[in-house]
Amino acid sequence: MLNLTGKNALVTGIANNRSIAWGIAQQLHKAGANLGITYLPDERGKMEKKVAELVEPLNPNLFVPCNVEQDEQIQSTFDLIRDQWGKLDILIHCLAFANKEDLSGDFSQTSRSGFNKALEVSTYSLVRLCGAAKPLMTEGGSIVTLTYLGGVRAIPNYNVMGVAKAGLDASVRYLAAELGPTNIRVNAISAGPIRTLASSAVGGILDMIHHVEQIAPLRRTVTQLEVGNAAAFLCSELASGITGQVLYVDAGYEIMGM
Ligand code: 0WE
Repeated sequence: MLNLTGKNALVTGIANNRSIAWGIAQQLHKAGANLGITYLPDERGKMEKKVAELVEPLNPNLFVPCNVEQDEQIQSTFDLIRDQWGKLDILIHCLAFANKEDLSGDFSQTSRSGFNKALEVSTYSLVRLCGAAKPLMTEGGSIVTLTYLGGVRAIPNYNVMGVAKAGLDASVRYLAAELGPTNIRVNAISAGPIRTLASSAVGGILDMIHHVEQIAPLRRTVTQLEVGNAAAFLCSELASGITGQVLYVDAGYEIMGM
């Protein structure tokens, strides 16, 4: 039923084996998709080596550096897709960044540059990648991004990232409206808190996870592979009628009143 054979999928945002993007890549591979992987390049080539080793078992036939703050890198990523694949079917956006000092303390003290940085990397990057993907999704397509409840509720310390996720959720709706007529669907998954490289750097994440384990209907947090399954579903024909939505993969936490 869930079959992505013959589909070309570009996955962004894999940093290590705890990345949600890694969980998504594994499930897309399992469903038969052909994978392209982007990574955030650093001067020493450390990330390239680490991510390359990790994704090797999924036999990606595209492995490209892509820092979304650099227009040229986005351009060359999609030029490569056009040259190597001819068409793109699936785009997975799992990118976010805010300065550490903007993820605690008073939101009203967020600097102009910190605000701009968070929205550029976490929000504008989706818009830019969709703009680049649009001409390559000639047979329709599916775009999935990761959002978080902190874009809808004021979650302690999430601060500027909450504003970035609110902008991301709105961007999903505007992109879905624009791209729908060419049969490109755009959706977000709102994942519950998971221990990843990004979240582990956040003070109090273990307390948050413990709280979710007490409150969520399923009395646990979710895994990267569960998020991956939802992403594979959204990318498949099974979700052909779904666009512009936020799908909660959070063990039910969002529905609870306390
Ligand atoms: O969206 C996220 C992670 C966002 C994030 C995390 C970091 C930490 C290290 C973005 N940029 C950075 N920059 C760093 O330097 N999540 C949903 C996970 C997360 O982050 C939080 C959370 C949760 C949950 C931040 C504060 C409070 C809760």
